[in-house]
Amino acid sequence: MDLKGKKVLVAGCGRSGIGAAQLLLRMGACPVLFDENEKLDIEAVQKQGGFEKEQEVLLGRIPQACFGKLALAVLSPGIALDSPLAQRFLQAGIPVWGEVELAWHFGKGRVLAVTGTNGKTTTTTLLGKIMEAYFDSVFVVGNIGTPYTGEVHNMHKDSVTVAEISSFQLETCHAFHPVVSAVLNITPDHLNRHHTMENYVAVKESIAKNQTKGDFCVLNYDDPYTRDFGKRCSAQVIWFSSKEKPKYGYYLDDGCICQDLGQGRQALLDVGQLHLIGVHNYENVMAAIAMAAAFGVPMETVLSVVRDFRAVEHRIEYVAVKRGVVYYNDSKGTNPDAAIQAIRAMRWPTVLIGGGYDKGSTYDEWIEAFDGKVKLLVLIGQTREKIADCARKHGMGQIVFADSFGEAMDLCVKNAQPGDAVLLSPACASWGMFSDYEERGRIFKEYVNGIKE
Ligand code: UMA
Repeated sequence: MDLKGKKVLVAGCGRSGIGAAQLLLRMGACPVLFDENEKLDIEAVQKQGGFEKEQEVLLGRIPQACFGKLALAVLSPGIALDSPLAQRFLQAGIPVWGEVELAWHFGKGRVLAVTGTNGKTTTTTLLGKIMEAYFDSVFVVGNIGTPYTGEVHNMHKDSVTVAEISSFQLETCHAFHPVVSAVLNITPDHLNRHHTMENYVAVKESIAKNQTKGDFCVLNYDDPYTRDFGKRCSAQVIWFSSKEKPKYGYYLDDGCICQDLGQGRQALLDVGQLHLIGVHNYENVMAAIAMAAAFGVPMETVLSVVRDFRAVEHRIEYVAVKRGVVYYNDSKGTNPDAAIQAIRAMRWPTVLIGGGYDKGSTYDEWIEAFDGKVKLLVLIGQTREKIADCARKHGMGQIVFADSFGEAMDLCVKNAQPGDAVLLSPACASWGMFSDYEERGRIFKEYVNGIKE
């Protein structure tokens, strides 16, 4: 689509919307920024994006007269395709792209894309580092926090883009075509947005919808949804597994990551050499190795980066020991499945902070995974009653409510004894109390670092 001189509505004035509008301006289009939040400060948005004072920014509702003039609407990931806003565009016959689709349209070079309910950020970060060790022009973008559109102007034909892609972003992808994709796992998440598990699975699988036999899709052999997808996937499938030994792919065998690509077993690396802990992390590492190797990076380079790699921020991140209590930040535990991995990794009696925004999740499996380790559950946010009811049902009685994050932290400090751990791993999104999980994690760390010995 030629967008030169065309009016494009960019919905959402967050990171993605700003990135999209900047790219559209560079490409000669005329973006109009829009946000449903009437309270936004237009000048602040203009300043944030480095836009001219004349840059149009609409708040609240788009006037009907504006619709006739639009060639395209670009949605931020936070805006659902079935929202009244997106439906207004579609009903008016205006094409709707996501921010990722816009970036793909103008981007250059080859793309590797990672999706999955959990492990995306660790896998994307590691894969990005592997690529940076071998290629000159590498961009790590997407749900990880750097909008894809924000890097497009730096790309050339030899660039390599490693993109973390969420289900929200996949909803509005059409031509997006990674040469290597991965679906790490699929467990219930964001069901308030996608409504059914079937929809959620379908949108995750769509990462590979434009791939052909010359492309690769890395899939989890142990996950029933991705195992099933392997039968239908249009790309060449490479498996990874921590439980079995798939015929074509990577697996864990006796503490060792092994490769078998049809030529027999080859031991690559002992997991004891990794700085990461937990089987879920070994799975992320196998996925990153599989993607990088399929892309043509020599195994020697891949493994040397893997050996040096440390945990990403907010994901079972060690913060400090204060008064004999070890503090871990797992603010990225935004759903029960991710939070299960964090509590499993704890080796101490744990005071756990849980709760937040309600995404329609169920908490039974998470609470079962406590396995007697949680000595106190400190609950915050919209989901606190729902989680407390579920915890009581599972015989967990040590529960307290906090009305603010500060109060939750005070309760942790008061109740944790030397030899205990305090873990922030809420199993819920942060929205409603924080702008995102990163802010929640940062505030946790600031508080911990401020505890006097
Ligand atoms: N808005 C509307 N109408 C709506 C929803 C939002 O007008 O129906 C407006 C809000 O008022 C706000 C703006 O849109 O001003 C925010 O847009 P956004 O929610 O899409 O957020 P961005 O700042 O653009 O950040 C997005 C991703 N956010 C979401 O998917 C919710 C970020 O992922 C991503 O890092 C960023 O783009 C860069 O690509 C965050 C996330 O929480 C980390 N992702 C979810 C997850 O990981 O579980 C999917």
